[in-house]
Formats: sequence, structure tokens, C-alpha cells
Amino acid sequence: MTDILFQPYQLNSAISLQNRVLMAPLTRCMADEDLVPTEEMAAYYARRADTGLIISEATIIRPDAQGYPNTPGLFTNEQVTGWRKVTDAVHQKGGKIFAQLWHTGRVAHPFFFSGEEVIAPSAEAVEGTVPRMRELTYITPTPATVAQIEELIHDYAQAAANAIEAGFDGVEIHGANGYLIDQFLHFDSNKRVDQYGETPENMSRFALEVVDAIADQIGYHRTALRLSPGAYFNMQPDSRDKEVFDYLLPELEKRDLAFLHIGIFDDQMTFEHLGGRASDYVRSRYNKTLVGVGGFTPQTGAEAIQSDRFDLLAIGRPLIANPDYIERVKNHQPLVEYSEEMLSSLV
Ligand code: FNR
Ligand code: 8K6
Repeated sequence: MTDILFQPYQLNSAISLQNRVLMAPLTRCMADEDLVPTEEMAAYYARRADTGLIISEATIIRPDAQGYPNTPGLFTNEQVTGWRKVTDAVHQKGGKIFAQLWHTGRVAHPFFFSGEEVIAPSAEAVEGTVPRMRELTYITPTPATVAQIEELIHDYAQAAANAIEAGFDGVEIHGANGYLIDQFLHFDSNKRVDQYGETPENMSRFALEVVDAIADQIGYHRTALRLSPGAYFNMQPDSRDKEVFDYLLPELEKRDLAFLHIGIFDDQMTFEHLGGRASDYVRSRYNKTLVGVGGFTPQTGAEAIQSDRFDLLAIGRPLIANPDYIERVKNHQPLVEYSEEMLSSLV
């Protein structure tokens, strides 16, 4: 029944995966005070090295990208050295690992980097406070100048080069879930009237420039992207958003990315403007390797691959609850149910 999950999969001529189950990126807020990955993190990832590919927790590209406590970075030598321990541990057990590159944009908070402002496409604030640090209220972001946008693109590319130096097999650009890149892609957060706003082509420009700058450094075959065409997290939907993704997806298909990944918590969610599920919408406009995610069991995930809804399955919460997920599913053993208390320790 679930056999299809355990078939090897060739991402491209350079990267082959031992099976079709990916570890979804999962923020754990366990890096040290300098945002350096720890030995415990290396052991945590190594325990999951029998998945086809691990995608690391979202990892910030520079100090002002930070929106949550103790999220790891990839912009200092110490961080690169810390990640090297993680990638070595995963490789020693025969696994593969991509780094997820992150800038939170308007969901960043100056508290974390002792700054004055946060930058985003437009001066559109998110309402509310930082999760688990309720005393930190989100501030109104400063619209990035074109020169600042160029710097951001440069810093994404540098972080990708640092990821390769740290031993990662590739990177996944975090373009999902209401963070910086996604903020350019939705009308709720992008009110610009320059070459980065107003039209689908302009609103897609930043995402594509980041993709291309990273690929220049490390190659398209090691570059992947996560997208949320349906706004659902720190973002209000707008029916015009579909036109942006209608433009962006064929543009991405022209590039030989390692894969495209849906960013969502529950794949059953439907979006009126997309005509249904985000994954089905993307599948209809993008014909290369697609990763599905969000509320899947081994059975429903295998069925989805079998019926060609996507090619690879990412698993998040069940992999927090079951470090030995792959073995359990292969041996038809029951899975431990995830609960939020599990987030307080790295097992
Ligand atoms: C997430 N998710 C997430 N997504 C992402 O792109 N980068 C990240 O760092 C995180 N961090 C994160 C932390 C925690 C605690 C959860 C529960 C989720 C979303 C995650 O990758 C995935 O899309 C969802 O968890 C849905 O998949 P599951 O858990 O239903 O298999
Ligand atoms: C990516 C960084 C964040 C920190 C962790 C977040 C984890 C939270 C898990 C729960 C779910 C949230 C759901 C949001 C979507 C709502 C859909 C209607």
C-alpha cells in the first residue's frame, strides 16, 4: 500500500533520494545564543537521516531576518561550522539535507537583532505579537528601497554559498507562509508601484531574482523553492493573487530547479480564488518535481503520489513525534501521535 513511498527518486543527474519521504522544514528555536546549531541538533537531524531528504528548519540569511527566538543562521563562520556538524552527521548515516533559507520580512522583530526597523515590500504591518513572546508586538515595516532589495538578493546568494560550504546538498528558498518573499507575491502585503509591485510580473520579480542569484552561486540543480499560492498565515487572501502565481509558475518551470514545494499546514484546505487545493492548482501549472505536504498519513500520502497529485511527500509533525518514522511505516508499526508539548525538547 505504502510501497511507492520507499522507491528511490532521482531529483536530477546529480541528486538521488533513497525514498520519496522528505522531512518538512520545522522551526524548533533550539540554536544557541549566537544562532549556531548545536550538537543536540546534529543528533536530532541524524536520527532522521533515513528519510529521502531532510529540509532543515528555516535558517535566517542575515540578522534582520529574525522573527523568532534561537532560530539558526547561515551568515557567520561559527554558524557555518555548526551546520557542518549537522550535515556530517546526516551524511555519515547515508542521508541528504538541504538548508531552508529564510527572511521573515515584516514578521521580523528588532528585539532580536537590536535594530530600529524591519524591512518588507510595503509599510503594511501584521497585527499581533510574536508567538511565545507575547510582549513583542509587530511593528510597521519600512518599505525596502531598490538598493536594499539588491542587497537582500545578494545576501540570499551568499547564504546559499555558505550552505554549500557547510556541507548541505542544496537549499530550499523559503518563499512561503507569509514571510519576505511571499510578502512580495501577495496584494495584502505588496502595495509597491515600482518594478517590484502592481503587476504579476513585477510582484514575481523579487522571487525570481533570488532564485536566479542563488542558482548562479550553486546551480539550479541544488536550488529548490517553497511557495504558498493560498495566503493563510500572517496574510490576508486577495482574489488577484492567483494572477501572480499564474505568471510565476511557468517562469519557474523554465528553470531546472531541484523541486518545488507547497507551503501549507493542511493540504485539504481549499482556496476560492485558486479553484480548490493549492497543490492541485500548482500541479496544473507546473510540470516538474512537486513536493506535497500538510496533514498526510503514510496511506493518504502514498495515494496522492499514486494518483499523480505530486511526486514527493514531505512529513512534518509526525516526524517530530517519530524520529524512526521510516522504520515504523516500513514495518507497519503504529505511529506516536504528535502533540505541541513535544516542541519543548529535541528528540
Ligand atoms: C512548521 N512549518 C514550517 N514550514 C516552513 O516552511 N519552515 C519552517 O521552518 C516551518 N516550521 C514549522 C514548525 C512547526 C513546529 C510546525 C508544526 C510547522 C510547516 C511544516 O513544514 C509543514 O508544512 C506542516 O507542518 C504540515 O505538515 P504536517 O506536519 O501535517 O506533516
Ligand atoms: C515557521 C515558524 C514558526 C513557528 C512555529 C509555528 C508552529 C505552529 C504550528 C501550528 C499551526 C499553525 C497554523 C496556521 C495556519 C492556519 C490555517 C488555517
